[in-house]
Amino acid sequence: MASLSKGHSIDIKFTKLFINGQFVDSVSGKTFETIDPRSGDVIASVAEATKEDVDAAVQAARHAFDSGPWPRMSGSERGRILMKWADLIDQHTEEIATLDTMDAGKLFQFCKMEVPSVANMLRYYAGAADKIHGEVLKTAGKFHAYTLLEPIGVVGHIIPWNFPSSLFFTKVSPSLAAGCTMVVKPAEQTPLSALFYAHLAKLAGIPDGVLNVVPGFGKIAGSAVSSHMDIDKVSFTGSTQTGREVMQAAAKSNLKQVSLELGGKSPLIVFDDADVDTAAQLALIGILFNKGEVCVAGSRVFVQEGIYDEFEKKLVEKAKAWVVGDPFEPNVQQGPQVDKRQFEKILSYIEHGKREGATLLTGGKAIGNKGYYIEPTIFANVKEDMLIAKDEIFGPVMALSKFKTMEEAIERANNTTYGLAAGIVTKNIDIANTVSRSVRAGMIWVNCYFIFEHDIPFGGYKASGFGKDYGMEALHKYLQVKSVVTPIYNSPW
Ligand code: TXE
Repeated sequence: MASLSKGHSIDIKFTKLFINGQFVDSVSGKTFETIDPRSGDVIASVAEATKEDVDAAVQAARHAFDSGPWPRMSGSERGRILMKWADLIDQHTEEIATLDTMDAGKLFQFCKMEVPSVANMLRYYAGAADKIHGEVLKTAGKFHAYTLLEPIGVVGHIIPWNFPSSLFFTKVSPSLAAGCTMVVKPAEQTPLSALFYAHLAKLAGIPDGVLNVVPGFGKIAGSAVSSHMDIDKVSFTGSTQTGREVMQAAAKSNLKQVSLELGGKSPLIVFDDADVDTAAQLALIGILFNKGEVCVAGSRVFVQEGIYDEFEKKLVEKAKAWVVGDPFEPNVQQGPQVDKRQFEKILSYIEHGKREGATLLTGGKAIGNKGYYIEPTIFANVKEDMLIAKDEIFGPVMALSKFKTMEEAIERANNTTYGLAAGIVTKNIDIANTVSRSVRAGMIWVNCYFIFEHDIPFGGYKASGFGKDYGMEALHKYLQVKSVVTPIYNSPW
């Protein structure tokens, strides 16, 4: 039993690897501890997958793909099972939300909305499962030709810890709908909800071997996935550095297909005509939502000079009123960072910012001496060459600066190796259109931020990766096109 706030506790039911429809110990018998970032206390010991376990999981997935029912059943039958899984998830919202809050320090209020939203994502792809079809082609010669869309095979999904539920379903929903089988490697910080979802998948009727979940460390279990000879595709979300390693491992092994959703240093550009209070609120949420542990966090905020002073004042007032504390408490707006490593990484960037000569407007320190809490931190006068303007910090740290013209804002927004997302705040449609087309990023939010819907494709430009999640684009990521050609004899056409 792990303890929650106000004396509540939860029974952690699933801590073993899920391979071929069974919860099993790891071959080595090894386990690792998953930690509650509110306190640094151990929540549970979880079986640790090593290469042998990944091999067993891939073998199960391979068998399920090569001779099992999943890729062969009708799309509507697959869809029906996925719908059932979604219903079971809805019935366990509180329990799963509790696991994610404990494991990742995420707000309980948010997780209680996130879990039903992943069930809806599953329903979206369940509905698409029976609408997968190729085309009949009118060829230049006398041939009858058509295309088949076939599932790509066994997929390896490697996911991070910042959205354990959403990212699990971002990966598994379209690939299951496509008819693939899979091995999922959740992040070592947050394995618990993935194992719970595996249990519900079995109850829903997903055949054994189709979905395997192997918690473990990146360098061991993760790299066993990306370098595996019998995995047909790897879909990765995580850091740009690890994304490079995944791609290298894929190239060096069997040249499996790769899709990568990586880091970001996303700009939010606020123009003079914006409502200052609304824009300051948007900017604050843009960096503080999920304690800044968001790939699309608006970590670079550019504000036009005419409203800059008023904007800065309002932003700092709001940041000071922002409530940091136990993520189970309903009034709290920001919980602890996911683990000690991220906590120390963020604090070291803050020290860099101070040393580099940026102006610390508010925050800048850890809170308390228990757990991994950090003050909302805003730096002003941030220069382009400072580390805090260039690196993904992945914490509640904003780099604020002033600009004069739209052209300058575009140039500075693009002055990054990343290209995941950008925000624009203006009432001027011409500015909105020009900046939307000029910023090199895969997602542009105009007068909003953090809008994700299952049918809006999402993914990066530049070093933020390639291959879209969400929408029909994600479904097609897990399908391959086969062309079939037959001659037509004596055709008059
Ligand atoms: O990420 P990793 P980490 C960024 C963010 C964060 C930094 C480090 O800036 O501070 O990355 O976080 C698995 N082969 N993002 O170290 O290493 C790992 O076990 C195969 C942005 O946690 O990318 C986990 O399951 N797999 C990001 C997953 O990769 C490997 C979200 C992510 O871990 C591996 C998270 C290897 N060699 C962090 N090494 C986003 N885009 O949202 C690790 N893994």
